[in-house]
Amino acid sequence: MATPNELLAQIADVGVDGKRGGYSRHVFDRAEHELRDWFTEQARARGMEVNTDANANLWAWWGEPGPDAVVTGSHLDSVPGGGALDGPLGVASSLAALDRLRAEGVRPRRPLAVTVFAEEEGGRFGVPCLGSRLLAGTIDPDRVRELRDPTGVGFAEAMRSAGLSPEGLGRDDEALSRIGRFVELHVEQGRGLVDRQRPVAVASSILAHGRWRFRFEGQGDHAGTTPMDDRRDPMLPASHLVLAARQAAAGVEGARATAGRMVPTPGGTNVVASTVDVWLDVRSPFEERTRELVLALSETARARAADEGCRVEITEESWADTVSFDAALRDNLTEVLDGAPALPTGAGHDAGVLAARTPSAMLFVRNPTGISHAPEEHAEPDDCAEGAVALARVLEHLTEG
Ligand code: HGY
Ligand code: MN
Ligand code: MN
Ligand code: MN
Repeated sequence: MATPNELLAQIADVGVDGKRGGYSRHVFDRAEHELRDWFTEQARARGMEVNTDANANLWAWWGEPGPDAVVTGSHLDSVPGGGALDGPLGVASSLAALDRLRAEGVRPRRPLAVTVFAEEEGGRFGVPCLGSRLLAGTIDPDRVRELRDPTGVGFAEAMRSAGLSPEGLGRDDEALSRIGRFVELHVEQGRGLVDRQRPVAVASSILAHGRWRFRFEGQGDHAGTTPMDDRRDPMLPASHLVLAARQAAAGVEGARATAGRMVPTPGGTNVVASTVDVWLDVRSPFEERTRELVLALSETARARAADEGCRVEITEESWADTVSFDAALRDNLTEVLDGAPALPTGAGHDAGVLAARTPSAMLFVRNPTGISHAPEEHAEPDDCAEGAVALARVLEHLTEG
């Protein structure tokens, strides 16, 4: 019977980001491929049948793949310079929970599966939860085929180079029909459990969140020969947007607006940029608040671009409504877990995408730093072990009858 930390230790060297610290494990790259192979080996060593669906998601089955299965799992990709736990803790805890059930002689009365979803972070192709959105039919497969990574490689091409066929991308009713319940365990990305001094929580909801690209276009020019009043510098409205985002979000209860990525072109230090791309990630507890924030920031961006003689093109790259997890399932799991607290999360998850198609739930494991998407993300081994026990109890409960 392996613990989550023993399993995570096996992949601790895979995809280390020497430049930023943490990990960079992007879908279909070498590191993620190594992780897929690791997961496949682990599952097969447990006598589980492993296959990859048409949307590049991995499935490992305990028992015949069948209707009304209880499914758990998470993702193995990361953001650039991400922590070791966001995603992999859920996958490792799923395997550890199955080990525990077997060691206790539990015989599930329903099929049980562990899934690994593709491109949950959107770190390579820009749209998060791509594997689960394709499976659930909440993104157009043709749009996905057009997605390109920063080096210009398309999603379909990247799939092929990973030995997978992009022909069958899209809603997978057969796979969906098999999922009776989906439960995802995840490291908490915040300090709710630290504040409550509890190791494990059940998720109550996910903020409404989306990702927009603001492309500011001006005139490239020489940094030394171009007078300041004779420029159309897109870096100025772009920088203003970054500051405006912080100000706008501060005025809305529970809202977050983040410019985590800003890319000038051509990016020379002695060059006035011709184009600056800013990606904005905006979230709030209510869809309309998030939409209002983005609208206000779009108006600011247009006005500031005009002031500088620049143009701006705004593209919505992803959107996820507020997810209120199935209340009955949530309360049921709270009971199974001796009154574990129910906490909202600002982070998007595959469980949030699947919640639109099947009763889904999440468990969170305490993170003493509260930090995520950075190397300081952490969970104590004892809490990870508690998380795997909690997941085993939940899986046993859900497969009972
Ligand atoms: O960005 C998110 O909320 C998630 O970590 N993909
Ligand atoms: Mn391989
Ligand atoms: Mn994440
Ligand atoms: Mn995650």
